[in-house]
Amino acid sequence: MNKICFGCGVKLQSDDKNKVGYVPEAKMDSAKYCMRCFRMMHYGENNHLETPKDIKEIINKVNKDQRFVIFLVDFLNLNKEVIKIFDSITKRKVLIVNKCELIPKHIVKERIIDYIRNYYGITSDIKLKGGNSFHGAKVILNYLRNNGIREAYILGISNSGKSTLINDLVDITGVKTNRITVNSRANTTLDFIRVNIADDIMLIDSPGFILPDSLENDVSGKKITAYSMQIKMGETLSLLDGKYFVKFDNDTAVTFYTNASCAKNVKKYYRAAPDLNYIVKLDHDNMDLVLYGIGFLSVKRRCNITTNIPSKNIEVRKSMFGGTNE
Ligand SMILES: Nc1nc2c(ncn2[C@@H]2O[C@H](COP(=O)(O)OP(=O)(O)OP(=O)(O)O)[C@@H](O)[C@H]2O)c(=O)[nH]1
Ligand SMILES: [Mg+2]
Repeated sequence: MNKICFGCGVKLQSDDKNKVGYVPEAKMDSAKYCMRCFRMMHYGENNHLETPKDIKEIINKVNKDQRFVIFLVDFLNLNKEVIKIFDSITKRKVLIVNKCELIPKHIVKERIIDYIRNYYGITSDIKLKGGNSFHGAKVILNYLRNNGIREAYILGISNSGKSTLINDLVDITGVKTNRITVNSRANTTLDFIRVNIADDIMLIDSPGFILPDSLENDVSGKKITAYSMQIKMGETLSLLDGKYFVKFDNDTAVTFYTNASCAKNVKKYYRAAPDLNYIVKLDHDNMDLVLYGIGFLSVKRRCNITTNIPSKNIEVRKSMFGGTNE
């Protein structure tokens, strides 16, 4: 029998408890969800799997299709590597930057859209979403209807809120269907899931991407935060409970935009930090130090940074929320 779990998209099976899609034999006939989804939904379990579906495999499938693509990234994960994936999609598409409720209130959203468009060279439409999920989803629904989009894939970074968006759209239209599993950890959706979100619109949810150069592949995304600190010349910040260190050679204000699992124990470190072998030059005021998979540090004053984070996991860019965007 070929039954698919509505929560994560995998084939249901009763043969192996330790494999995805497991449902006890006795429950197979009535089951809509696999045991993993059932436990995530009803007991709040967080079951992180280390084996995401291959990014290329998903992109190839989508590029062979004629459907529109909605690409989601949370603003913490907006970086060149993600935009490379977005660029590799050859179909009509829209970039949705999600979880934008943390963008400081005084910042004009259109400026951020212009910034993303210009900095990352994006020619497709860009939408910012976040905060009030109902309002955000309504904007996306209107976008689909106004552009005559009746079928679309939802692709994007794991934990960016793809499945949540589909559930929110279903709530708005009031169509009767099962809910997709959402979870605060990465790799919740495991295969494609088709959902009729309205009589006239069908969306296909998909497994999220984890960047190969991600410093953290088990992010927890329910809460995102912004920590602001004043740094004195020569001070070192310890991130992720002492896993990473960042040392500044100038006085500066720093705001760390990150998510709950990465926000653990951000503090100044007064002992001798381990070898900080990488130097990053922030040669202008108002620059972002983007740490792949973690978020970014918005740094007010120009400075040199020494760190134990390899250069391949870092991107330096003009500040998204500072300087002229403020
Ligand atoms: N702060 C914030 N959290 C959100 C928003 N949208 C979704 N989330 C949370 O983000 C987490 C991940 O949501 P999912 O919908 O499971 O993300 P996904 O993109 O489907 O993830 P995968 O299936 O792993 O690829 C959940 O804890 C959601 O509650 C938002 O706009 N703001
Ligand atoms: Mg999902």
